[in-house]
Amino acid sequence: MPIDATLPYDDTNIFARILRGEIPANTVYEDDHALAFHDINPQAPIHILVIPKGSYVSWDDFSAKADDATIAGFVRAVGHVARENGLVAPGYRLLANIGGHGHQEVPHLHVHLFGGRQFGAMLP
Ligand code: IU
Repeated sequence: MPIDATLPYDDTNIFARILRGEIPANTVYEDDHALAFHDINPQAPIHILVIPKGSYVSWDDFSAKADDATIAGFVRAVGHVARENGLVAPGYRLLANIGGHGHQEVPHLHVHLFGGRQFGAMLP
């Protein structure tokens, strides 16, 4: 079910539990700002999620509340993961779902990196 992205952060969500090490993830990258891991239900040959380490529900929450260094660190981490996974030359898709209409299901900001195949003009 899509979430209401205006609700307060719920630290029992699955990605918060992954960040705390309570649940394993297939991690591909980690630094002070971000954790990246393979999506459990991949929609493309490469489907990686990148999440900030702070408690942000959505892109809206993050862009409004995170400090500049945190935002820069996260954006740089996303780019690093794309490069390290060979996505740049063939091209890839970067997506964030936000709230109900965006069909966001996990209430911790995450961006999807899709790659490894040709995508259509709009959505994966
Ligand atoms: P969405 O943008 O909130 O709709 O995407 C949530 C993604 O999280 C979706 O692609 C799930 O397959 C993925 N996911 C996961 O990788 N591990 C989990 O334990 C759960 C969801 I729950």
